[in-house]
Amino acid sequence: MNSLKIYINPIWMFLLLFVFISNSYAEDKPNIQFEDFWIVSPPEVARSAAGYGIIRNTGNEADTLTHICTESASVMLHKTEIESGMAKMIHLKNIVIEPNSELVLKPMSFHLMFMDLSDDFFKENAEITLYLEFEKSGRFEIKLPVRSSWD
Ligand SMILES: [Cu+2]
Repeated sequence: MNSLKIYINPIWMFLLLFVFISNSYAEDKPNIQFEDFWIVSPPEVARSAAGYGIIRNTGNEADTLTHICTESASVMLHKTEIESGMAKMIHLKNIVIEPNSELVLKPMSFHLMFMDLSDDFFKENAEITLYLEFEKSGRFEIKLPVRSSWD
């Protein structure tokens, strides 16, 4: 009887471990990544600047961007829409990033709008720290170089 017990125990251990591992693989969660974020260098007299980049969710659950901020300006997420021939910017308070999808911020579409720019924007090789908060993934900190062109 004793030898049987010793024989069974490792099998149960293996099964439990297997259940544990397969469960953690099946877990639904978002996986947020940032790519190619940058800010278009504003002219000296400008009071606003646009920022572009890609927010990617490679996870299998949606997540919502609920807040963005920086110490160097006030910032909002905007979307440009054409309405009867006129470009108009809409302020989005939050936005859902669906699973396995991306939100592309680009001209005439979604973009970051920086206003009340501090001197940080006009320094040489300027880099702006942006904080982004997601409902499920929490807070991220990314650095956006201020550049005059796309490359
Ligand atoms: Cu805008």
